[in-house]
Amino acid sequence: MAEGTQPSRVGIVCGSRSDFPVMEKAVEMLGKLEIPCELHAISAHRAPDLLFRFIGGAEERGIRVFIAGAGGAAHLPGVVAAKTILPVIGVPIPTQIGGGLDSLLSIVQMPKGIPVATVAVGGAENAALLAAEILAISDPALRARLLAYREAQTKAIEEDESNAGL
Ligand code: RP5
Repeated sequence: MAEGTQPSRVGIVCGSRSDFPVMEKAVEMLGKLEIPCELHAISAHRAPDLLFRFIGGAEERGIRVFIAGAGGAAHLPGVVAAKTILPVIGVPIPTQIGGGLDSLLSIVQMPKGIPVATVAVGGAENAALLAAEILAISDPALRARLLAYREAQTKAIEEDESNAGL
């Protein structure tokens, strides 16, 4: 699913359309930061050849970071990382097992040699923010937008009526 007309900088992939409600939070956050992205549902075990085609063509199309979400035996982020040297951020999808403990452990416990940066269960917003921080290293305009986002976040707490007088 293409999210815009500009070349995507972040490639978001998840194991199933049932993961979209979580992963769309990353799309939304990247949109706020004006970062073009695309979201795909490509299962690593049901459609491995399609997944490899997506990863294989991504860098040439402008993608610089992957966000990969999966639930259960969540091998998708590790498989993506195995096929690229672009950074991969894993999002464990909530499940019926300990709220997503199976997803979390499957993604965070990558054996050495192939890293996957892992955010909290369901933490797609933070995956987007981490992707933005990686891109901002070489993009001063994006760095400025990220700083503005942080400042607005802090200001909203400072100005919350529960904190009046502090
Ligand atoms: C994983 O299995 C997906 O990432 C999803 O979280 C989970 C269930 O997939 P569906 O059965 O809903 O397609 O591959």
